[in-house]
Amino acid sequence: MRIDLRRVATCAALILMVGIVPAARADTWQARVGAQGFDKGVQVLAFLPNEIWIHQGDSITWTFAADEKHSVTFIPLNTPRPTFKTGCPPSVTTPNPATFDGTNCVNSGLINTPGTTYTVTFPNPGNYAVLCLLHVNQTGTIHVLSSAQPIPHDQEFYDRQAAIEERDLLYDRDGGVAAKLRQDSPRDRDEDGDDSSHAMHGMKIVVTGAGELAVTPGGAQSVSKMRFGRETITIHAGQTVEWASSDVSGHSVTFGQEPPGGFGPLDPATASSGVLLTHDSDGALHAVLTSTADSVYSGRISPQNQERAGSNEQGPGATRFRVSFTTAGTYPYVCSYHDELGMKGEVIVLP
Ligand SMILES: [Cu+2]
Repeated sequence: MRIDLRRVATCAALILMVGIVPAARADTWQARVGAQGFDKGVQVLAFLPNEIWIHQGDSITWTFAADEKHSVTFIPLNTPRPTFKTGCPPSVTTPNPATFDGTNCVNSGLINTPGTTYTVTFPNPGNYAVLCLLHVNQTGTIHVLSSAQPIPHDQEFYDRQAAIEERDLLYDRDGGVAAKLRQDSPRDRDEDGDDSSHAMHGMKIVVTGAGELAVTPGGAQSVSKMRFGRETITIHAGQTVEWASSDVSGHSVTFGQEPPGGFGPLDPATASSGVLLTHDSDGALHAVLTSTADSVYSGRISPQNQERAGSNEQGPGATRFRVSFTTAGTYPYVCSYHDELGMKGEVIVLP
């Protein structure tokens, strides 16, 4: 009888491999946090993918991939969601690598250095929500199964899923974000005239960010174009510009000195220095700038908060900010949250 030595070697190798792989080997899975376009203007606010099945004892390493800040955060059930400033008291952040057993608080802290990683190990079976403390529409689910249970997917599946989710958000395949930005005025309309869609105010509109929300069974994901729709707008002295947000992310309009503290709500008491600032009858905040040296801050311009059962009604919030310009000149401004991503604009006021 002829013995096929190659076959024997293969069998021996297989036996050896099976022998050295313990049944309950702990795996480390890979996922990503955030994604961005080449100029950082388009930001994907998402866990990629945002639903993962693992075994107890396994770990997940999240790689941060954007210049926009995100956190990887787990909080115990029936615990109020912390702010990004409070995180997991008392130390705010949890050292990397961390362990989440379902009852403790784990927080990477806000990270915006692409390539940074954060690893969490899950010793106990359970279904856990992963949150970003900065972006309310950024959630995911981690299913931790007991060692005896089969898990449905391998790493290759999750890599592919992450790529699909990223592509669909980043490249705006349905054109919805681009359509929102075209709502600027004037554009392809009467260059000197008022915006026909908002003519009752007789003012020009700058779209302040544009975004969309997407949902998977694992949670919410969103994409934000962190830009002013029209970065330069030209008006005449005496005219008014309105900034209106169509984004799922909050933005600000800030002329001159940025206020300390950043993310604060609209507060006319602290939003300006010596600038006339009032609420119009429809709730919009309205400033009058008389000099290119004036400073004024819109506060956080964002869509109305989502109402949840048990939470207090908070009113619609401010989605519109108006500035009237009395004096000719060039008035640069930024979104004080996203100026590092390039979110800037200017108003040129002609006599
Ligand atoms: Cu912004």
